[in-house]
Amino acid sequence: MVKRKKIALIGAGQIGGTLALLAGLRNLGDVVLFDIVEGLPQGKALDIQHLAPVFGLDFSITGTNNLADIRGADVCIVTSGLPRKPGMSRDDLVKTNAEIIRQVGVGIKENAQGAFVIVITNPLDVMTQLMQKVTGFPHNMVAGMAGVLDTARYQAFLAQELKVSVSSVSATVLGGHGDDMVPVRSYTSSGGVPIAQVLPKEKLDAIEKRVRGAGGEIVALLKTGSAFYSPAASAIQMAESYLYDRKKVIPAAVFCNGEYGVKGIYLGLPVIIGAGGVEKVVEIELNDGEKAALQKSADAVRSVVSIAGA
Ligand code: TXD
Repeated sequence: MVKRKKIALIGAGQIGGTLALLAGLRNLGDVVLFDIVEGLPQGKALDIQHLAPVFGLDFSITGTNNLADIRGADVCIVTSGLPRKPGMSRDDLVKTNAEIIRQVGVGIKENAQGAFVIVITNPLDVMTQLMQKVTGFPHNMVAGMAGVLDTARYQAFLAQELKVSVSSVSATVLGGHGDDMVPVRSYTSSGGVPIAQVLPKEKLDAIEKRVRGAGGEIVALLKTGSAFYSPAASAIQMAESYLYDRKKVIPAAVFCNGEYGVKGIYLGLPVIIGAGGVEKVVEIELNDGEKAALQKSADAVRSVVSIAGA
């Protein structure tokens, strides 16, 4: 008999609630939704429980204000923390969210040993590094979600420009989840044709600029928060690759141990995610401009590590 997996969602806000919905709709397992705001996780869990019969789904979902209820989770997805407001950078969140990640990290360490931890909270790379430090979990079992989202944004804008299916666009965005992120043009293609042969440089420059600013574009439009549908979907893809041992090659914030010339920080790199968590960093040949951009992005992440105490 296959035991149902337990998915712990820590943070029941915009992304957390969407994660709970998607985890249920994709029948990932039984869901525990945790938040410190009384009633918030309970209300969202109840609403999603009412949705299950509509689609004939038999998952269980509970909302709680007791972090101990995540006990035995197979996957923990962490969104606890403040989102940006217009005019804020992701790094502006570091001190407040670092304190929240420390609190949550202790709870995960005490209750979910062995879980694969996916961090979403910003500033993403540093919060992921802090989460690994606080939990003490092996580096391969703590990863950050950003590259999947940034890559999806790159794919979406390219597909829109080319008027092709999103599934015909292959792309990757590496580096930190910030203004210095690195859309890797040399590994991006449409229908297998290198993108530089399909679109002029000026157009690609404009699209990649929009990718770097896509999060801020949504914050400016929403005014009260940041993106939540696409981040949630992106984290679900990472969770599924782990839970189903899919061994997908996807960009994620992972601990760098010298790969790409980066050491000692979490940064977005292409990795294989399977039942062993982050199973391997995939090293691709970057051109000189991409190598320099990745180093610049790494430096930007490193400059925030000490502020977070990571
Ligand atoms: O690609 C990415 N990684 C980013 C991440 C994409 C978009 C948003 N990004 C970040 O995710 C964003 O900047 C925030 O740092 C997190 C969560 O964003 P969300 O939009 O879900 O924020 P909300 O709606 O404010 O939800 C955060 C919840 C809220 O309900 C708080 O009560 C809760 O976090 N919270 C806590 N939960 C548990 N424990 C503690 N201590 C706690 N403090 C706040």
